[in-house]
Amino acid sequence: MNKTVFITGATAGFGEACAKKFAANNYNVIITGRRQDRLEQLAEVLTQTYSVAVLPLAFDVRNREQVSAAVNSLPEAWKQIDVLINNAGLAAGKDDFDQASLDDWDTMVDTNIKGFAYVAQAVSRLMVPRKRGHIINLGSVAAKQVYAQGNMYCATKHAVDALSQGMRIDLLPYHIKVTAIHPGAANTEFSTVRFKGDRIAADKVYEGLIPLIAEDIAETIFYCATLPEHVCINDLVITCTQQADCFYYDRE
Ligand code: NDP
Ligand code: 8X3
Repeated sequence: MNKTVFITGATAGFGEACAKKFAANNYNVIITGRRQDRLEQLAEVLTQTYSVAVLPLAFDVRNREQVSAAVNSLPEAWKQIDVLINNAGLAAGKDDFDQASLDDWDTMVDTNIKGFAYVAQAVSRLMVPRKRGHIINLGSVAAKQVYAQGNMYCATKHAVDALSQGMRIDLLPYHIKVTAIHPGAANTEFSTVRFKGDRIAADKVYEGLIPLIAEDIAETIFYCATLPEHVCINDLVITCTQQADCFYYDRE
């Protein structure tokens, strides 16, 4: 029987690449995000290319009623979730602490901490009675270090790191694996979103680098998700070869 993966943020970047990777390996996939049109297009591609079952669910992770309605109204067969890829998130702006927009801060806190936790809790409640499951959380190198003008984004990703540790402890009696993946610079829609459509600013992030791409992260997540039952990668930092951490890059 096919396993089931539930992916947030599947309309772009890492989430979309994970949907393709897991579908290509015979997982049934629940794909979620706010952009219904993209979910429908992806569902069609996955169904036609990989012949797996696909369930698209459009909701905003910031809205706790939408999160619980989406998870609780899953058809019974879809409630047997083997892997949650808790990936939806964003950076909004990159400004000095005294200049940053409070709306940007609210968006990041509401999405990357609160929405992230709403999804993880709702799905963990389906895993606990089964005493099985794997939660894979997307942190960042910004979960490990704080860089200039990263203030609130780094804080939200530090929270992902802390919540991943907390989940791992509290879900231990149910043998639910919790893995936190912490990527460095990866060329997805992330920077275009962060700089609000300013492509020049977005492209500058990757200048002189061969950055990670979404498929690199999907491969890594798939590897973590398919290790033997008794093995759990707890915490994994991954950067491109030209990046050492948040501060050191060797740009050409
Ligand atoms: P993308 O911008 O390419 O994709 C982000 C995804 O998150 C989209 O599918 C978007 O869907 C979804 N999303 C954003 N806000 C919400 C919301 N409120 N409700 C539901 N879904 C939402 O970014 P990446 O794929 O690069 O990023 C994925 C994760 O990885 C994020 O948590 C990011 O912080 C983290 N990360 C990214 C890095 C990078 O350099 N790219 C490096 C380290 C970590 P939609 O807009 O349709 O709702
Ligand atoms: C995204 C990577 O370095 O822009 O989390 O914070 S970084």
